[in-house]
Amino acid sequence: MPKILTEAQIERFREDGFLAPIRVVPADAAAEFRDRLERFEAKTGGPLSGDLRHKPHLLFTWLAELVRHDRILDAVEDLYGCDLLCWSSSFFIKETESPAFVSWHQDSTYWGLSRPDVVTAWVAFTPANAANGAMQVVPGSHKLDQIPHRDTFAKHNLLTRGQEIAVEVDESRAVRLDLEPGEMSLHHVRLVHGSPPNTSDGRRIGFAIRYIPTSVAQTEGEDSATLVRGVDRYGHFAPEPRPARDLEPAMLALHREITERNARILYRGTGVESYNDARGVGLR
Ligand SMILES: O=C(O)CCC(=O)C(=O)O
Repeated sequence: MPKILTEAQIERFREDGFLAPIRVVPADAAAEFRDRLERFEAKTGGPLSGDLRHKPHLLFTWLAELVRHDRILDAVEDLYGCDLLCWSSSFFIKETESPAFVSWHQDSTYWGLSRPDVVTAWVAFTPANAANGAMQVVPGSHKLDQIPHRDTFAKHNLLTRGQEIAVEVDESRAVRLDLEPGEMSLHHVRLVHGSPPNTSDGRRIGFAIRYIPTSVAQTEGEDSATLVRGVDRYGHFAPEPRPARDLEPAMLALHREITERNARILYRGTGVESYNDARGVGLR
């Protein structure tokens, strides 16, 4: 028996490669997440940048809690079973009236994972809509195999390598995933998706959490992940601890090690060595 999704939703995910919207927390809890993020940004003098956008659930207790949220994990369990790792997390932030965009891509392109059994829970901290550049997806495209991509390193592309699909994408088939604060979308790692710039007078903030069943492995080197539900009988990933306090020195040191190792996987073949060196602002 599924935990929170209906059989029809599970079938739709299998057919379309995404589900949205699904409520995770009430709007006031999402406003509290946004406030916590923006208080940190105010203290550090600007938008979250560089490797702080990568796996921040290892640095902030409230994000460690969010990646373990029962509503998210119940939905992911309905799709991928009860032994689950949070492989990664990252912020996708589009500033007010900013040209930042996400090119059409498949997440699976550079992640080095052994099977395309990976799902992203994209949790909205602000509304996501037509004006502020909500994510768009091509239904059913996750059934395609890996599509060739080219790296553009385009200035305003939020993706690490500015990677984009190297063949024509039929945009007329795309569906926009509008979300209210506290709602999430779920998308499959092979789903073709992207998003246009934010033309609105407010920020668009999303927190993308990547989940895998424990049986999936990393094929491109050493990697680590956070066990968020069940038991890891495979041990493909080094286990990551949970932060007891925000930004504790031991976790900051571990986070630096992990981000450097992950950057070597993601930027392989490009000469870029870290998120901070890269022109891109995140890790996808
Ligand atoms: O936030 C966006 O607009 C795109 C997000 C994305 O590409 C992802 O979560 O895989």
